[in-house]
Amino acid sequence: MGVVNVTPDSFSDGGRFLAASRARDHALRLVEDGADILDIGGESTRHGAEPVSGEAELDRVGPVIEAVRAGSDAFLSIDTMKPAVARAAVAAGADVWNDVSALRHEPDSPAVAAAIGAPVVLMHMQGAPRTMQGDPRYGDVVEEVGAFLHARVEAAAAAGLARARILIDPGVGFGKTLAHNLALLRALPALSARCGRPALVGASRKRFIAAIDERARDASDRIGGSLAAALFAARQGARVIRVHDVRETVQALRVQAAMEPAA
Ligand code: HH2
Repeated sequence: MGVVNVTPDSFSDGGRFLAASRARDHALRLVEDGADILDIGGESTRHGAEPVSGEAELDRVGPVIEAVRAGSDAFLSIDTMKPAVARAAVAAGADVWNDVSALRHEPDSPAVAAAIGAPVVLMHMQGAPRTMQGDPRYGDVVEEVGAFLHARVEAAAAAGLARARILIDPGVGFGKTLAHNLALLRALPALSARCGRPALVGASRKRFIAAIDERARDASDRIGGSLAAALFAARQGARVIRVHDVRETVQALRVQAAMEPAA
């Protein structure tokens, strides 16, 4: 899954693709680079980001979805917490709803997800983007995130969304320290087993990499760490890997697959 941020303030590429035509060109390049899914977002979820209205979000992503849809058969994902934005994005051609609030942002989110019927990504986040990295704490992070994701899968299913259309995501960097992120990545198979659903992992260019290598202060200096995380996530059974550097990640995954003993 390649990341297409149509925002002025995303942590790694804010402002680069705000114009619809540039976002479209970037998206089509990611498909050429090997992305199967494009994740198009109009609101940054980075730590400290200011919320955006639904209208502003749609003004950003709507034209990009339409333009990319016209130029590619790739699966398109809308990265939004707002059910109205998800609904409009699917009407404009999106196939998947990626919700970092796991259908908690608005009371009717689960019902809207069921009505849309598109696959949904349910991600764990402690707190809200503005404050989540302040002082994240858990008793047992794997147990708590597992219980949360399980409960959100059940809530979505109870609202009428087919379980087969649900992916879970431990939410790397969303209200988590380095130790929390590592524990969750190590526990990915257990999280998937507990929820009965496959996982998506988004670790690309995130700050935990700088917590391991202090020279990786800039997001653009985190490609090596991002590749290591992508390979590890794949070995842990992640079915979708959300990344900024698609070409490099696809190459790394292919080489890893070629080196594995034949199944
Ligand atoms: N991470 C980001 C945004 N959306 N969605 C899922 N399911 N999982 C993630 O880990 C995830 C996500 C943050 O990355 P990015 O889009 O590059 O930055 P920003 O939120 O600042 O736009």
